[in-house]
Amino acid sequence: LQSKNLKLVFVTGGPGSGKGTQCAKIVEHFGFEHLSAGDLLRVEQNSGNETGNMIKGMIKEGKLVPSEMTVKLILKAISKSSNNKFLIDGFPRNDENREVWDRVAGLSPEFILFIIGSEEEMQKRVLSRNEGRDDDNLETIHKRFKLFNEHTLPVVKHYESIATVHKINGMQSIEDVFSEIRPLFDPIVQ
Ligand code: UP5
Ligand code: MG
Repeated sequence: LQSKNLKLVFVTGGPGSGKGTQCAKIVEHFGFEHLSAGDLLRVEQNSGNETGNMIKGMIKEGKLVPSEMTVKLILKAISKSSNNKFLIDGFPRNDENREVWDRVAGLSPEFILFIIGSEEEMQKRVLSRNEGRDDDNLETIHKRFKLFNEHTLPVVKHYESIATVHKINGMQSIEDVFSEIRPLFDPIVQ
């Protein structure tokens, strides 16, 4: 992987902040490949085996699946792609995720994109999404917010001391959010 001249961007933000929505626009404009850790896990949860059931249970409870598993899925997706530019959406989410990533993948991001939003608006968005996700209910959303505040924010803080973290106001229209994001990618795609 080290030889592929990879460009990675970590995309973070609370549940419903618009990570997936903005990643789709970055893909369209800049030719990145979008790897959502949550999406990769949701594919895996349907495998019908014991691991799948374990993942399903954890997502439903708003808990994090073991870091090794998530890292393995992300690296597998990177390896089998012919692209070299990746958006890693929704990862790392806690310090252990980050530590395992550094140890196993050893790949640093170009920068971290942090989409900021209010819980009130994010909750409204998630509850009206209607994609049949097991974790889009009031009880699980509150657990997801708690995990984000207690474990993901400290990881973002950590990155602020060692990398570039671009903070974006996610509480605007989809187009307006993207107009803040767009200039960040121009220099890294040339
Ligand atoms: N929407 C988006 N932008 C809007 C805007 N500007 N104005 C109005 N509406 C907007 O957006 C959510 C909804 O809002 C959509 O309907 C959209 O149209 C609308 P979306 O772009 O989907 O938001 P996103 O930030 O992607 O929200 P998501 O719910 O996917 O974030 P989560 O971080 O909660 O979910 P994720 O899929 O990343 O993870 C799910 C679970 O997987 C975790 O809780 C955990 O259990 C597990 N997981 C791990 O264990 N480890 C990992 O590393 C990753 C996940
Ligand atoms: Mg998402």
